[in-house]
Amino acid sequence: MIDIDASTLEQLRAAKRIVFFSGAGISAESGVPTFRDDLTGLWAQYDPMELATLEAFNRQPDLVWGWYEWRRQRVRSAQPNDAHIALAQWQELLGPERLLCITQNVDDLHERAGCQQVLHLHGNLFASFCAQCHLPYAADDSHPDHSIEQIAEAGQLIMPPQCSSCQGLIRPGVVWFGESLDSQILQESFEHSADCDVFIAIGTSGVVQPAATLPNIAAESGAYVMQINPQETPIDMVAQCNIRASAAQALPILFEQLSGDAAYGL
Ligand code: BV8
Ligand code: ZN
Repeated sequence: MIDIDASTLEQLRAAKRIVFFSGAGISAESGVPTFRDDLTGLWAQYDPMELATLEAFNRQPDLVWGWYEWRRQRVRSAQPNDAHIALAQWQELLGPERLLCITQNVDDLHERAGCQQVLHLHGNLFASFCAQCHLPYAADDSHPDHSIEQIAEAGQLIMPPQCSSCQGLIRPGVVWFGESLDSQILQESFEHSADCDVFIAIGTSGVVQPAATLPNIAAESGAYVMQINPQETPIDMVAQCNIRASAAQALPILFEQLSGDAAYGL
């Protein structure tokens, strides 16, 4: 039973600006493995922290590209879950200027649920580009390069395509460990976190930097910080409300309790 205390509901009713900060846990109930879940198949013996690096790509482009192809297929066959949908409905009620979603995720499930203006701190699985000249790679997403079966048949080792302009290797459009985040997206995320009334961290282990500073920035700026996560995380230290539940359970209940109030959103 998820019981949200009256003072938290009061904070949410009065909030003029709400920032959601999501991690891999919000996509877990869509069947998209989180970063620290044990990976299946070939990747069971690899640490995703090892694979999600430029060094790994330069050393074994077929292993790393095969992993991202597999992940793209997993996301394509996944559907937004009740958490993504409730968040998009909430934003529709308040408007994008009052409810912002900042995500660490590289999937497109927030957008496919209808969320607008999502800030992707760590890039996007479907925005590959040339590692040499940075020319965007226009994959034909309606006809993915490889099926899950082909990926499995190939032993998950798939050489990336080559750039049509300079023949460089195409790489995933994500921010790898050791790579800098897009400075404009990061700056915007810092500013919104410092200027919101309620900050809700959902489905993140709160360990990946510099994204993990956002809850602290919000708390130091006087925002009411909430967390939705079945597990404890470092964010517990700054959260005034901890909902120990899954995203797809908690978010629809939270939104329902607010949107049931006729005055909510005015
Ligand atoms: C950088 C794209 C400058 C790739 C990802 C201090 C400052 C700066 C850097 C560092 C620093 N300390 C260390 C670093 C280095 C590093 C870092 O943070 N390391 C960590 C691990 C200590 N940071 C970087 O390298 C960053 N770059 O700072 O640039 C620089 C430049 C050069 C040299 C040094 C610094 C870049 C970080 C970005 C990495 N890229 N993604 C890809 O996806 O393949 S991050 C990756 O991790 C994913 O995006 C993923 O989102 C994220 C993992 O975090 P979570 O989203 O939280 O997911 P996780 O699986 O960990 O947790 C899931 C949570 O959900 C759990 O808590 C679980 O309980 C919960 N959950 C599960 N089910 C549910 C649920 N919750 C709700 N409902 C459920 N059903
Ligand atoms: Zn190129």
